[in-house]
Amino acid sequence: SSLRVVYAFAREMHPKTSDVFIQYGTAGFRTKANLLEHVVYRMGLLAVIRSRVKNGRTIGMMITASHNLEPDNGVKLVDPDGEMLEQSWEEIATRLANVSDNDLESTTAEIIKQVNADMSLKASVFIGMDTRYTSPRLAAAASNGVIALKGTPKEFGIVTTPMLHYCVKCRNDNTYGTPTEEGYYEKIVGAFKNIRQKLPVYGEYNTTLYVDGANGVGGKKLNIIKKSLDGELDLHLYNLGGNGGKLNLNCGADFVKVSQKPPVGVEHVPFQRVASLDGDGDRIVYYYVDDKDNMILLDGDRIATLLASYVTELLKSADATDLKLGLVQTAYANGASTRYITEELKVPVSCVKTGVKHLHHAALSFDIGIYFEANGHGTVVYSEKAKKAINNISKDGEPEQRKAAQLLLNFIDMTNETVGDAISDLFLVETILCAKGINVKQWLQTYTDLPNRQLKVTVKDRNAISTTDAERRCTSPEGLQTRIDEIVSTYKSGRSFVRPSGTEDVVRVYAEADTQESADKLAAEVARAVF
Ligand code: 16G
Ligand code: ZN
Repeated sequence: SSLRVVYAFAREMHPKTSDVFIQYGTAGFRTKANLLEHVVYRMGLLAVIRSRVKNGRTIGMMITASHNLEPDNGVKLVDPDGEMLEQSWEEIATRLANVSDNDLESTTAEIIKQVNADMSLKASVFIGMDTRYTSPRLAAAASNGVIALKGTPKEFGIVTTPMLHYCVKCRNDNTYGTPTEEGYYEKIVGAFKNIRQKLPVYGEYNTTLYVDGANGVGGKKLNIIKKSLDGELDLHLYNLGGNGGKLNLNCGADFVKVSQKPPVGVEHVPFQRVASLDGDGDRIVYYYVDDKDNMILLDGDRIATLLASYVTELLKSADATDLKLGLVQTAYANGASTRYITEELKVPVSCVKTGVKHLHHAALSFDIGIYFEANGHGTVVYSEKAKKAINNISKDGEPEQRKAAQLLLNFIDMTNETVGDAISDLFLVETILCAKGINVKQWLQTYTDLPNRQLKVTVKDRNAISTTDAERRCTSPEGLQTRIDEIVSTYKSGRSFVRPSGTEDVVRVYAEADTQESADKLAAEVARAVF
């Protein structure tokens, strides 16, 4: 049959060259790029099957390893609403990625049967990639996989991960926008410009923003956007990939957050706010350097609290306080941020496991859900109920209420609701700082972060550690949690947890305490207990 030819082709063109077991993890498959070609090809096959199970709706495939260094790459699938692949399919993806070339045909047939895919339906797959030099070859393997099962691939070339999520969503729901990169700019940047008309620059806010592009795709796209801004924001872009700058190397959001150091390649002016993006443009943190060369970080928790306080204000002004606003964090959220949100802002907080899919899912249970990981990945999701209510007020409310509701509508348009998006988040943050008329020091003053430290420990088997309570406590190996509790109890404002990484073969340790010295010591002591 013609499918025989397909599998013979796979053996020839995208052979499985390694016996190392590979797993669909927190954010898809991720490893050295040279081990991935057959995996990506097979995910092309799976994307077609998934599209057919979803009645021909479009599925996304993103080729990226996010904040990892250049030699890595990865692939993840995007579901029709622009969300991460449904969790129950991760196992199926893992099975298909690991079978031998000889078993590929029979395993594919089994999966088609298991998920009950009607293979006579049309199938559509959107494919995007980041700037890695290995990405074009992998994107081609993805397309070959899609074509092999008679699906229709559409390649978007180099886009940020959130742009691809956005395009998939739009393709399946045209009320959300136009499924192109230009459509994305029109919606998000358009909403930002719209808001700037209504909220002119005032107070301590100033329009100069420095950006660390991590030598990845996000900076490149901001360079396109920059040309369409008419002084609403003066972007100074650094680490755009030229001048020998290496992707994510000593720069980018993950480097800045984890090492608590400013990136290389950025010109530092005291008290100038800088936004640092990650390699595929789905994370953002802010920081500034003071006059003594100290770096002060404003991470995902800061952005979340800023969003929560502003949305709360607008809901009050619009008299829409019956809409339930909630915030979702992970165990990595700074204890001070959680306290500020619950006690000062009086917004309910839930804590979930690391990984965007968990946060996103939990945020959907609120009328308006804000979620952020401390590492800078997050967004806002608005329920249909909230959108309708705000829309109604924008038309029928009292003048003051109408004004607030119209701002909220622009705010919604500026948000990429499908997934955390550095570019969208950047415009949200700049809008709020401008609306509040504050500079970066004033933003910092809302609460004081507890000093913290992250370490990673290499162990024989990281899966020997299992956790509960949103990863805040471990249940195995026996005795470890008791030991951690003992250690923590000797530190003022101490908190610490350990968890196996979902993306690397390491165990991560997090610690916070009243001073940096204590946080460092606590992290080191807990790391020794794990080892
Ligand atoms: C992935 C996740 C990110 C999470 C990180 C944790 C997505 C899109 N990305 O990058 O949310 O914070 O993994 O990595 O879900 P770790 O398990 O190695 O600590
Ligand atoms: Zn990323």
